[in-house]
Amino acid sequence: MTALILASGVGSRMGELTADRPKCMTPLPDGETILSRQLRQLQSAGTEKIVITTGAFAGLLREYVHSLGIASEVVFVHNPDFGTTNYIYSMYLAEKELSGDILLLHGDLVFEDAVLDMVLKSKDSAMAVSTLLPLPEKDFKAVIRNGLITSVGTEFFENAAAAQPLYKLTEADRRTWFAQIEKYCGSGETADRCCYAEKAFNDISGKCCVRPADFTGLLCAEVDDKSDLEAVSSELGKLAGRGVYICFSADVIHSGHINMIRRAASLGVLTVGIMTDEAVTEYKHFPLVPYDDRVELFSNITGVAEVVPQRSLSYRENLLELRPDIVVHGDDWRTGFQQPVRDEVISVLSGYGGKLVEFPYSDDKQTFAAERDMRARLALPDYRRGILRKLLDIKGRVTAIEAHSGLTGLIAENTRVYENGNVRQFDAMWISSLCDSASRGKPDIELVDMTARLRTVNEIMEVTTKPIIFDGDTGGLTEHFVYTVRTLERTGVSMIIIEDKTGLKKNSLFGTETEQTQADTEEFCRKLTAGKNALKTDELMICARIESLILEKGMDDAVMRAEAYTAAGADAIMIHSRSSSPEEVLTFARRFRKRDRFTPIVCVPTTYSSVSEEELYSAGVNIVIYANQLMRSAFPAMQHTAESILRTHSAKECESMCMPFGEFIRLIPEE
Ligand code: SPV
Ligand code: MG
Repeated sequence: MTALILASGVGSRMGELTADRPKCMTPLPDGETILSRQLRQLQSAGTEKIVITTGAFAGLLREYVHSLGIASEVVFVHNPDFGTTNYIYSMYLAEKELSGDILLLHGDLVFEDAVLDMVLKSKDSAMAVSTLLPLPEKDFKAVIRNGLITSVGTEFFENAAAAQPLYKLTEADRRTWFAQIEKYCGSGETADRCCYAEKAFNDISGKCCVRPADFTGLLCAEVDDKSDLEAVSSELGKLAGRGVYICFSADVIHSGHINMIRRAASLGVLTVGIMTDEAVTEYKHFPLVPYDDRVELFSNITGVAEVVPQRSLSYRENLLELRPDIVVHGDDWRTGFQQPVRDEVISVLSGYGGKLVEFPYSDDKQTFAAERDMRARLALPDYRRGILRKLLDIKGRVTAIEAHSGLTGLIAENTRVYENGNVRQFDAMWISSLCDSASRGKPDIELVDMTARLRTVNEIMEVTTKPIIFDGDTGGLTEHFVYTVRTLERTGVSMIIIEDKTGLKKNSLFGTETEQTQADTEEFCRKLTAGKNALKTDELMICARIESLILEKGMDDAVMRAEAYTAAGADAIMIHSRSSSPEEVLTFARRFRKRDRFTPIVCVPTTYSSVSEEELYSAGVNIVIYANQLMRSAFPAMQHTAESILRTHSAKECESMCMPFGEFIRLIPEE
């Protein structure tokens, strides 16, 4: 690529500093001059040809550049009218030396490597701007509309960002702009060799595609007078020792991470925050690579000075502790669910003078393929089966929602809400006997056989990755239960819950309205033990569900059974209740916790729905299952629609209750 450096200006505001040399030769603190620094940066960025326009002290400048021994080809173009024209005329004179894409910059611009990198990396033409810096009163601002720069000048304040004269121009845009420059610099009515070249740009900007390259947080400033020089010198002094922070969940590691690390490390001393397993689980999914392994991996990447844990999506805790000068992130978080996290980062940084640097996010095919590959691996039975246990170990609190089909599985898998910069999603899915039966128009009496139930499990598993808790009803005969357990283990289910009832099982929420018999404690214990003995791994959890409160057998009976069942090998205890108040479940949880600190407690707050998860967790509950709400909400919606069609003899009236058809056909994307 060719670079064009505009260095014909007189630099009169620099006082005695430009009395005997051009402004671009102004010394900087580290022994370089503005120009020698630019030339070094351009060379290491791979610039093949550098065109420098000269004005005052042209001979001195040429000699100086030769003395630097620049490896790239250097060409000088002299502007003899430098005292009476603006740089638009120098550009006009230099045009014959240009070809292909070019980099255009002013000879008094001091910038750090990352800014040059950002401008050069742009696929389209680009100009360096800062979207967060306050707008300067007298200097250049760029007007940005729909991601494109439409005008550049000192007079624009609306939709504008502070701008610096550092451009990448594609060949097409260069030709368009320079053709317009010719109109100003040749003879004729419009001739005006004293205006800014950007005036010509503004005439034709609709024909160009110049994108903003956001250098917020990085050094990129023109040196117009001594106070600018002082400010720039002080910034340069801080560059090498700056503390830089970047955070990754890094569940899948790909070249995008390495690229970001390279760029972040070029800004100073880099600390990488790695999200803990709990934090990744909260906002994404259970991580494929455990935290310790991810730390090991990142510690060994060149440029990483230190790796620290980040315990949530929020950066606050780490920023307040580490106080980095710069936080680096891809610019993709400006919109979407991470926007509040970004806002918080900006506000914490501004509290102590830190800066946010955003690099353009590359949504490349490789990242996409890596994500897809990871999802496929997460769904494998051997991986999925153990996740529930790990979640209980890591978080101790799990929420599950009912799914009875691929579609409801996708709702359980993908539904997210964003709360104060954090993400909330379900951890697991419940394959309810009630809903699995109801979706087939059958009562919840163990009528739907295991083959059909397993088909539901498989359908859901095919399109999801989250752990599955299977409602095993009574578990059937012990002789049959051992087979069920093995099948579920092979399939990748994480937990089966069986209830201590015998005979014709009816849904618990009928309570004593129908005849239901609770199983003998010892007999049920034998079933649990047989199930445990049948397992080949310790990943599938067998949970014993106690019906004592449902069948009005009292709290003591429930607690006594819980102890017997855990002694028989149950991995978890579900306590069920049909009371409208959570009190009996909370009492049970507190009593059981006094005797057993670890065995997970499961509950299903259907009739006592006013209780919050937090109340249940603080009493000692670990798994909260929302067992039927999806189906209970879908059914009346479908019924209303059906009634509306019958009533109006048309589908028009129900359109407003329906998802738009265009959206519906795209609901399930093809792989
Ligand atoms: C189910 O969802 O099938 C259950 C929970 O077993 S309950 O319906 O409350 O019995
Ligand atoms: Mg059930």
